[in-house]
Amino acid sequence: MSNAHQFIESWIEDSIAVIQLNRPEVLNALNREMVEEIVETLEGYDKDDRVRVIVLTGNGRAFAAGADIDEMSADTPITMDSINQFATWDRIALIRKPIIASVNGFALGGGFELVLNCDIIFADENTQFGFPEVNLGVMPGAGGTQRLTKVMGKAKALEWLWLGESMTALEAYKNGVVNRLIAPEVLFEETMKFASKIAKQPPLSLRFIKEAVNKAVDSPLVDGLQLERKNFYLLFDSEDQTEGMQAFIEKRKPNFKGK
Ligand code: CO8
Repeated sequence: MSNAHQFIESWIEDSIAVIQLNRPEVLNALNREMVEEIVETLEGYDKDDRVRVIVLTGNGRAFAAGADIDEMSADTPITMDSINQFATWDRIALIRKPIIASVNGFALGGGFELVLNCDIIFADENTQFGFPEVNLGVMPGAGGTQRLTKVMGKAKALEWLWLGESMTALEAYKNGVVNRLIAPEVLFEETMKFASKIAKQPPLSLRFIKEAVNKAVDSPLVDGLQLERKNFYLLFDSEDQTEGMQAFIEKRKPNFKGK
């Protein structure tokens, strides 16, 4: 069964719901409407008794290559605060069913942040993870600085966040970001096999275990997210943000000035 949306596909296979990001022509760049569609669909499946587990994946060459830079390039701190898109992102943390990411190709910026919001992460061996925001004169804004640091520790997280380089799937695996690395041609199949094992476990146990494990990592997160958000908005008042995003759109190297 499939539901019509503009930027995602979604369907139920047995008791597993699948959400597939579906803007392959821009490597599934996450525009705001798409994030709204993903979150609404997650919430729908969370309430749907036919569903025990949710799988998130991407159509084409990427899971998601980040926030939609074209949409974001003209933003100011005030427009972003008014749109308040992170309120939508915050709803992902309220999903009580297991969410498994099946990550293909690229998971960059907001795409990596979406992955880090999932409970279990399977990736194809060729996936590139990373936070390239610094190269655009900004920084992660949807939880990346907090969640990556909680997973890999401060020093390693800073290295990736400051350099903005891509992390290979193997590096991500060694750093505890990814549960399993899988050959690309069987990634989705292997994810679904694992999802069907989880789907046979008692739903209430799964739910209460998830809640308890999240409590272990989440308690101080809210403070970090607020700080991250303020700093992310502030960078949209900089010349380097305009330069970084304009350079991406014009397919040239940026020239940053620290202003
Ligand atoms: N936004 C908009 N369009 C994009 C994006 C993006 N993030 N990524 C790729 N595209 C488009 C390209 O512009 C290109 O379009 P066109 O065919 O019209 O020229 C198409 O997708 C294919 O991409 P490429 O030709 O560049 O493909 P390559 O294989 O040569 O390169 C890369 C793949 C390396 C992934 C490259 O596309 C790239 O560097 N993309 C940008 C990655 C990036 O900087 N991501 C971070 C964005 S900022 C961010 O995520 C901030 C998060 C904050 C909060 C979250 C809110 C959602």
